[in-house]
Amino acid sequence: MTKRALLLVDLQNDFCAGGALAVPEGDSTIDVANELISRCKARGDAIVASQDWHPAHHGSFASVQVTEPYTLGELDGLPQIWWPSHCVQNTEGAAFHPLLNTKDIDAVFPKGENPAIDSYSAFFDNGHRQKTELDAWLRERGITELIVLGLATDYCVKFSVLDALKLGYEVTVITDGCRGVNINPQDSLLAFQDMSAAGALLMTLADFSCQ
Ligand code: VGL
Ligand code: ZN
Repeated sequence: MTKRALLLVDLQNDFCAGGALAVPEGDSTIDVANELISRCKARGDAIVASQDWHPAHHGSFASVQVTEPYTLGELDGLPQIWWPSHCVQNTEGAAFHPLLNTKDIDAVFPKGENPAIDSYSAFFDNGHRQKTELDAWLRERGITELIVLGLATDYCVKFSVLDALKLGYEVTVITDGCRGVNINPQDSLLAFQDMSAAGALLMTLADFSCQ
């Protein structure tokens, strides 16, 4: 049996209802996450989570750049969407959703701490210049397969999945456990297509549970 981990991407208050960068229906991912946590735990899988974890004056914040949120610019030589200030370290907005079963999470991987560059993927910053501890943690445990869900489909889920595939993991994305920002209405759909084209398996929780 291959060794598996469930990767929960950024299930944080600021991406849920009332949050600074609220994702439409973001909260609806939490029940799916909790169901998968219990299924995966019962099978002996590792449960890991990424956490967007920005300093108060992160370079991706529109307020820092004195511009309008959700417009486009450049940060550290890379195209950058200016975001509302979100997931500031040690604030309520950066905390995991209160209904998420965090007691069964084995390890949390923060990202986005460097104010000079954004980090969508749970594995690398957006310039692939620095790595988080996630890949080493998984490798040390012989984990080769990932089940992924979370927020947001069109940013952190997508780039985490694309990096995981490049790093050689087998990846299944639980589509109803993901929601997107959808600055353009098709963005989540296109993100799922990109993940699938790169080799990810897409499944609903119901499909996954029947396996
Ligand atoms: C995210 C935008 C900015 C995400 C994080 O978790 O998808 N999106 N920071
Ligand atoms: Zn962020």
